[in-house]
Parts: sequence; structure tokens; C-alpha cells
Amino acid sequence: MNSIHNFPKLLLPLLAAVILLLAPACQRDKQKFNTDNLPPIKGEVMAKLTVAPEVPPRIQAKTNTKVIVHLEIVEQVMRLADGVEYNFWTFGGVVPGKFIRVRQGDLVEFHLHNHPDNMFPHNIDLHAVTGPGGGAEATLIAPGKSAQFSFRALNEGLYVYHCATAPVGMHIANGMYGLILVEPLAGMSPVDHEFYVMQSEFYTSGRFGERGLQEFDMQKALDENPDYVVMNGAVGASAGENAMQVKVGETVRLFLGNGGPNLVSSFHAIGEIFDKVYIEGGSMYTENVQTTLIPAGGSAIVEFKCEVPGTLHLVDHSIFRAFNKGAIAQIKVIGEENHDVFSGKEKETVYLPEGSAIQKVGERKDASEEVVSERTLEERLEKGESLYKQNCLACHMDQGKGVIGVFPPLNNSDFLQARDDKGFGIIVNGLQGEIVVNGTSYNNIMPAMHMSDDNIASVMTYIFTELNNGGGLINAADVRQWREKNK
Ligand code: HEC
Ligand SMILES: [Cu+2]
Repeated sequence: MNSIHNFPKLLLPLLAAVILLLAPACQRDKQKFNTDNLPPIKGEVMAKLTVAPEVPPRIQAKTNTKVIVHLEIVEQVMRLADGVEYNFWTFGGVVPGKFIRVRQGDLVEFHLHNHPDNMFPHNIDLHAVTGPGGGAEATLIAPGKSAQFSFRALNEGLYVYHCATAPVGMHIANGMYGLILVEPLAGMSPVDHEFYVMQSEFYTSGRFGERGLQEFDMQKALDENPDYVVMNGAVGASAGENAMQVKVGETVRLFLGNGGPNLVSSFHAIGEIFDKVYIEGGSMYTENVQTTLIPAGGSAIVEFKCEVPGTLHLVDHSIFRAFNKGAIAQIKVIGEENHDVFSGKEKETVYLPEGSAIQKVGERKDASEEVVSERTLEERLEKGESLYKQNCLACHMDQGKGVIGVFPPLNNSDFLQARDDKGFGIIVNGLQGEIVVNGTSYNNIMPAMHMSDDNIASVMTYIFTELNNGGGLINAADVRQWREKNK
């Protein structure tokens, strides 16, 4: 007999009650305000707003205060990627907009300013507001005007704010969003670092990486097909030299937002597990999470401890967005290795399964290849294009445009044109170390490609002829000769 059936009937409801009492352990102590009897407001402070990835300091006041916020809307051309500019519409001159931090119960006196040099009317809808349009109607202003309204921060949580002027999608797509944190009354637990990271998309007239000033493309926005998906407003804004920095053993809290306007983010940190995730920026948390969803116009708070050194990549795990559209931010963790937690590569050995004919690594020799003497230009171009798509396109992109700073262009490449091996050496041996192509430097690794002489001849004929490198038929014999000389 099942033991629960032996349980005295009376005890069962008691047990249920205990479980119910234990359940809110995964929730902060919540305080709901009685709006007929709100806590008193004492004094006033000028809000300190910060630029991502910085977060304003923790709130020290013991009582609720009046928090005065001044936010200026500025339309200005800024960098979207290296060599790519965009006319951003901003809250505070930056994308994402400046971070605002208040506390539950505070009275927020909000001043919105539309800079006189701007072209368009704007407003603000703060998701932290209880009231019509989140403040949008109260703040709609033309360039050269200011608007003021006040609201009581009734609910704790991490909230998105954005412009809500028609066409709303376009104002958001141009960069008009940011985050406002309403800290719980009791404050948040202390951590060593707090950072602000916000994802969003850009829809540009040119494709990803296409140089020059890019215009907003309404059709791509309607199709929800962005050219850029970025963290903190631009490709690499919080990566590389601008990466966030922490030390081994330190705790980190990320205030994450998604400005959209269209996509949902599958937020993930490569090389870290979130110890806690405050789901959708609310009061409830869950633990031990790999990837958390952040809706468009939504948020999340994640916390973790950095146990080992290295670089954490913060990505949208819809992974083409990360590696091909810009959605990467980085946290550099500096300090001593801990080999009990992570060993690093312990060894690398040759892997040769026994008894298989696998010794010939790479492409199988095409039986026809031995006899095919040579091909015509047309044949090489046709074969070359398909070989390019199979073997090169993933990195060097459509039409050999490349990815600025990551994969060099093969289209009209001064670097390729200046080599006397026609690029054979690069395909056969791979390439690494710093190179400069058309004025941009690259320091990355291209793997060796294992292609037959015939196929190298075709793909290079295609690259020289169709991708504007001077043209000309390359024969398999040319590749063979080069191999002989460079044995
Ligand atoms: C896995 C990604 C990857 C693939 C696939 C790849 N490359 Fe590369 N390629 C690179 C990288 C990265 C560099 C720059 C290396 C450096 O920084 O030193 C490069 C450099 C080059 C260069 C010299 C730089 C320039 O722009 O002229 C040539 C030529 C080139 N690749 C040709 C090819 C061809 C042809 C193929 C297909 C057969 C190919 N690559 C496939 C990543 C790749
Ligand atoms: Cu606007």
C-alpha cells in the first residue's frame, strides 16, 4: 500500500499549506501599494543616468523620494559598424537610451526634451508607468519643446521604455529605447558588478557591413528581416576593447533588455551558467539556466559568479544573429586559472580510426580529374561559382563582400591581387595572422581547404573574373605547378 494513503486525512491540507508557504521562496518579498494610502515622499534627488554598459549606483535613501529625470532626445549620425553609419534617434544621445534607476514607491518627475536640431516629434512610453500610454500622450513634443509629467513607481521590476510616436516601429527601429529599473523597496542583494546590455535590430538599405551612411529600410522592417542584430546599439559596442571587465570570483548582475522592434532574444552567455534569472524582469526567479527568452519590449535580470578566467560571449542564441549580424557582447574575466573547474585543452592528438581508408583526409579524388585535361572559361566559372558557395561563402559572404573586421572581402581584394601565387597558397595552407585588405586590418584564421587542383582552378577563376580581381582563366596545371614548386 502506498504510504500516502496511510496519512491521516487531516494532515494532508496541512501539508499543502506548508508547501504553499514554502513556494514563494523563489520570490522576493513583494510589497503591493494601497494606492489610497501611498507612502510619504521625502526630499528630492536628481537621477543619475548612465550609458550602457554602466548602471547607476544602488539607491541609498531610506525613504521614498521624488526622483527628477531629465532625458534629451537627439537625432544624430553615429557608428553602426566599422565603416557603417546610421542616423540614430536617441534618448540621451546614445543607443540604447540612458539607464534610469528609481525605487518602488518613488515619485518620478519626468522631463523629456526634444532637441531643437531634431527633425521629428517624439515622446516616451515607459513600461514602468501605470497610466495612459505609459506617458506617451503626456510627452508628445515637437523639436525645440520640453514636456513634463509625474508618475508613482508602483511595481518593482526592470522595464523597457521607448518612443511611441507614429510610425512607432520606425522610431523604435531607429534606436529609441532603453531601460528603467524600479528597485524593490528592500533593495537588491549586493553584487560586485552590475551591467546594462540591450539587444535590438537595425534595418538598413545596404546589407550587413555595406559601407557608408545607411538609411532605414521599411520593407525589411515589415518583413522582420534585419541586417543587424546588435548588443548595446552597434556591432562590437560592448566587445573587444569595449568589453566589460570583471575578476575571477566576482559576482555579476546583468540588466538585460530587448528593444526589438521585432525579434525575440534567446539570451545566452557562452561559457557561463546563470545562477539566477529574474524571468522577464519581474519578481520571480529561477535557477541554473542556460538560455533565457527576452521578449521584444521586455527584459530579464540574470546573476552569476565568474569562477574561471576567460572571455564570456553574450549572444542571442539564434546564432546567425550573433556571428553574422553583430549580436555579441563580451565580459572579460581576469584572474587565476582554476583547473578543478575547467582544465583547458589537455592534449591534442591525431585521430586515425583503425582499419578504415580514412587516411586520405579531405576531398576524395574525383575519378574524372585524372583524365580531364582542362576546362573552358565558361565551365570554370560555372563550377567555380558553385564551389564558392559550398566552400567559401559561409565566411567570405555573398559576392565576396566579407564581414568587416572578421572575414576579409574577396571582391576586388588588393591583398589577393598583390600575391603572385593567385591565392593557391591560402587555400592549400590556410592563413592566419594580421593582414590588411582594402585598408581594413584582419587578424583571424582561415583553415586549410583540402581541394583538388581542378577545383582550386575553378574557384579562383570565378573569384578573379566574377569578383572583380582582374579576371583570367586559371588552369589545374597552374595549381599543380605551384604545388610542385612549394613542396
Ligand atoms: C571558416 C571561414 C573561411 C572559409 C570557409 C574561407 N575563408 Fe578565406 N579567409 C578567412 C579568414 C578569417 C581570412 C583572413 C585570415 C587572416 O586574418 O590572416 C581569410 C582570407 C582569405 C584570403 C586573403 C584575404 C583576401 O581577402 O583576399 C583569400 C584570398 C581567401 N581567404 C580565399 C578563400 C577561398 C577561395 C575560400 C573558399 C575556397 C575561403 N577563403 C574560405 C576565412 C575563411
Ligand atoms: Cu520618436
